[in-house]
Amino acid sequence: MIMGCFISIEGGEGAGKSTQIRMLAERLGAHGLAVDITREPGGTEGAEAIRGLLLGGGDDRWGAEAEALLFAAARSDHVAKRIKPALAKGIWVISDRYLDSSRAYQGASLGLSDAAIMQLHAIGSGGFLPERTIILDLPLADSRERTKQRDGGESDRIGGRDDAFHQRVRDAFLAIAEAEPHRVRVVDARGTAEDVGERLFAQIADLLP
Ligand code: Z5A
Repeated sequence: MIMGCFISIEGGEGAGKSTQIRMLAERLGAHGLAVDITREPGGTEGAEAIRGLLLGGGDDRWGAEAEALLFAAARSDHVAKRIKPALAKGIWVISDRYLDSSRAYQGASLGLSDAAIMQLHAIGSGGFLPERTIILDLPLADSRERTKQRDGGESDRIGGRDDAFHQRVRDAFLAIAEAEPHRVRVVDARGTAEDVGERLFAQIADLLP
């Protein structure tokens, strides 16, 4: 049986993940591949309900441990009910964020160890990893500018954290890529969406059938 391929797209807020995912899905579709676009937290009814709990309310709504557990619970449902069934049907799955967001946001940036995040992932999702992860890397000032233009300065509970937090997130993503070069590739997210799209596609082209 031919399995689909699982790709995650990561990066800071406003790095262009949603834009690039739409463009990548179109390009894969033109290659005759069936594609399912999904997101985290979310992607299933239960995980979308957890998304509301995670992204709404004040910054002190959850402690670091509770936040990490909620992301792992949402991911568990997402993997079991959406990602794995789609892959089994030969569908390519592109997820807007996945495990590496938990490693960067709840791990490196909120102070939980990477081992603890990976342990939650082992319990929740059997340690299931994407075939390829793309990190869209953008300097903080550029991502602030993009989100300001889009949202007029409104942020969700996690996006609203200070610049030092978001710089730790960026550094953590880059460290993950350095440690896992086979799975994780960094793509410079500066420049036009078309230029970024070309750079991104070059990093997944080897996966095409
Ligand atoms: N989170 C976590 O803490 N732990 C976890 O395990 C997971 C998530 C899974 C989810 O937020 C939050 O949950 C997130 C991390 C946390 N919070 N933060 N920070 P979300 O899903 O609501 O949003 P997001 O993931 O942060 O992404 P975003 O803000 O929606 O942005 P984006 O998808 O990366 O970018 P975009 O919407 O494609 O582009 C942003 C704007 O820039 C838009 O107006 C575009 O038209 C424009 N754009 C895009 N590309 C370009 C280029 N190349 N040039 C110029 N302008 C561009």
